Amino acid sequence: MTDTTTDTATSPAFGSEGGTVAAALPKIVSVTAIPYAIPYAKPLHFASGSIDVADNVLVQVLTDDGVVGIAEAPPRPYTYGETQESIVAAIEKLFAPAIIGLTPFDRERARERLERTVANPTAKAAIDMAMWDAMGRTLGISVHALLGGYTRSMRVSHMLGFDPPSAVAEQAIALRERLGITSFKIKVGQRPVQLDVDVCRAVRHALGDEVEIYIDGNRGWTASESADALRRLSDVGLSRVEELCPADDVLGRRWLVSQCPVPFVADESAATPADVTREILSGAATAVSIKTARTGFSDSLRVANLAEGLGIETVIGNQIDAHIGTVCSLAFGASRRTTSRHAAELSNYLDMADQLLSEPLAISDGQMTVIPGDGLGIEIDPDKLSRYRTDR
Ligand code: MUC
Ligand code: MG
Repeated sequence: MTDTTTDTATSPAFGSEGGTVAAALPKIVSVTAIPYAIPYAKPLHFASGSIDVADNVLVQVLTDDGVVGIAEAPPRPYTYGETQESIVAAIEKLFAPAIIGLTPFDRERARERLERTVANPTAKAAIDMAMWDAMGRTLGISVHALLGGYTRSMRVSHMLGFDPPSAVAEQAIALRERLGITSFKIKVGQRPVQLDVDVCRAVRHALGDEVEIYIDGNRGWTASESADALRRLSDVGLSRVEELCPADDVLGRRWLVSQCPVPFVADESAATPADVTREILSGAATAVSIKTARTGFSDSLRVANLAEGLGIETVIGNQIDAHIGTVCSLAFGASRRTTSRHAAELSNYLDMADQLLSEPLAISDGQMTVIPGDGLGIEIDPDKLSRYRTDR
């Protein structure tokens, strides 16, 4: 179908009746993509890959009145095919030229222009979120309030990677004692399945019935291995399971989901609103993970609304986010009733050896509180940035 809408952002007839009152609003004059690398003190291993350094890209959107909106893109080649280099290239060559001249309020027009390039989800998401940050800073309002502002704090869930059962249980105990965290996502998908069954059992045994435990296979098992694991884990009390086998094993996955006694979460198989529709309506999942790192704020809103309309649950997932990404997930998750209902996967920045932000993030009593202030409410420490950026 031909799109007959006028690109008002470039139309000479653009004015107040066309949407944004461009004359009164600051324009985007530059977009920078700065690669940086901060090591993980505790690397994370999971079925589809591992991470021992946060080799992310800091994205800055600068307006002509001096406002700088920020966000970051985490490369996950094993999930989306992006690398740090490809993110920088996509932003510098394709996305920056597409949005320069727009205002930070022109997010839908920016989305349309970015969608002319396929894929590159975290690069696009970072641009979107940096525009929201710039918009909030321009208005003097927090992004959290602009998104809906439902609650100020969220319960935190921590993601535990591959390790022997006693080591995983010790990490969970330490997180509960130190920070009050009582929700844990355990990475599974190893062979034989009993390896992971033993880990889940050890965590349940060490922490008792009060903590929440759920599992994420990152497509590591077949459908029949997953069914076997669910049988072996039936007395462990899992609250949900995620991507145990590939969604591309279409009938096997549908067979598995049809017998799963708890919500089956689509994560990497549902990276766009269209994917969510396809996966849910085809019976490949019964719940969805929302990751602002891949859908930004604008498409995370679409996914959240879609999920609410379909009557399925959402969980705020973790793209193994560093600190800026965590602030974005928190701002989004806390902004809505449905997304704040379950513990959000916010705490894996704890495993990093350092951070770029000028103020540390805090978890207490198992909760994170939305950062006050305009936009995302965070600032980059210039000394840390010069220390960790890898382009100079
Ligand atoms: C998760 O929930 O799967 C691991 C790979 C990825 O893309 O995200 C992480 C966490
Ligand atoms: Mg996952």
